[in-house]
Amino acid sequence: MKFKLEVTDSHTKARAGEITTDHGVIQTPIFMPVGTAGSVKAVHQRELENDIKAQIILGNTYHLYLRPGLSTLEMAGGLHKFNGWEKPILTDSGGYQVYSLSGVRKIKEEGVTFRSHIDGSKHLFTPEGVMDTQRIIGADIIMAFDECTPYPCEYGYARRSMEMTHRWLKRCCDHFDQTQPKYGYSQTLFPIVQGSVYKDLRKQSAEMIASFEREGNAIGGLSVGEPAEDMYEMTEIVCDILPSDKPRYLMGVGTPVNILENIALGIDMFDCVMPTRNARNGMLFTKNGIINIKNERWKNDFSPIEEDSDLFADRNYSKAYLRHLAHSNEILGSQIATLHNLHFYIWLVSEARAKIIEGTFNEWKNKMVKQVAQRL
Ligand code: PRF
Repeated sequence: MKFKLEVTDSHTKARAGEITTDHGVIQTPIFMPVGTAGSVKAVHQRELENDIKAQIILGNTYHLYLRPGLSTLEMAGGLHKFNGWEKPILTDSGGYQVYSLSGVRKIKEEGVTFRSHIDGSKHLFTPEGVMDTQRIIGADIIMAFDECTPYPCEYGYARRSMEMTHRWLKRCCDHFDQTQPKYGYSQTLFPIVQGSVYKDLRKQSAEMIASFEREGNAIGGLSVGEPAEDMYEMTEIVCDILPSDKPRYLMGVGTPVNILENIALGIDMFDCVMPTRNARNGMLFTKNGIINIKNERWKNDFSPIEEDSDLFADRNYSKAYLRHLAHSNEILGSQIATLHNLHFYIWLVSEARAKIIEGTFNEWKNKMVKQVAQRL
């Protein structure tokens, strides 16, 4: 993997760059649609590529390990071959899903024991095991095994957890560096900063993570219920320490406003279930604000979902029709709403990139932050 930092904004800390992987180029800032179980829910690959113009998607180690399981993924030749997405893929390590989804679990120095949310079976994730699993899944960018602390989290727990995440990182790196990719293209490992909302812990963690000198770095443990101001404060502290010549990935963030503010603080990569999950509940993110398509207000509004969009679904379906589909629980409603939201998120970050390059990011961001947060 290579990262080329192209432009740094002179008024904010926003950056435009380019990541090159063996499966293609990613222009940053980027938003990565979440494809938990190897599919971006309700969207097929042609739409992802041609309509949404996704450059990279995310998969989850936790889900793929449980189903379809490693032997199927290995026989398929990795996730790219299995799901037909030939562009870059990033996998999360399970260091978040295992805490949020699985049943009875025990966190020890060795790793985490948990029960499958599918059939209740018992499993152990260790830093080494999770590296092997992500080698088999075959993502271009893989994530270290960490503990994402909940919010709120008392200081002592946050410190001990962060220290364990650092020890796990050493084990991840040692094991990753001793093993080979399985399918002939290269993989890279990103470490994850933790430290809850404590400034001194965030500093320590960022310094520790930077000292591993991997090809990119991630920030975890945010957007877990803390006030947005706390998230921005932590991002700023961490970005000031992480090297500027490597991509910075803020995990699981967030709303359109969160994304714009964090781009301004120097984040290059984002993922979040919000555009996909909320689409399936009728929430649409647009340039002019947030729409609940199920509201009475749209019953007889035959205007397009988004007027000046280049997305087929935005121009060719009306709000009234999409409202009808949502109320009727039609699958097509989820498909159209998901296409719309992902297209909007990717438009937002690509527009941010264009404005950074043009030198007008700050004014544009301040205008957009007001616009996209309105409730319509
Ligand atoms: N760690 C990992 N994945 C994550 C997170 C984390 O802290 C978050 C936190 N927002 C989202 N996804 N491994």
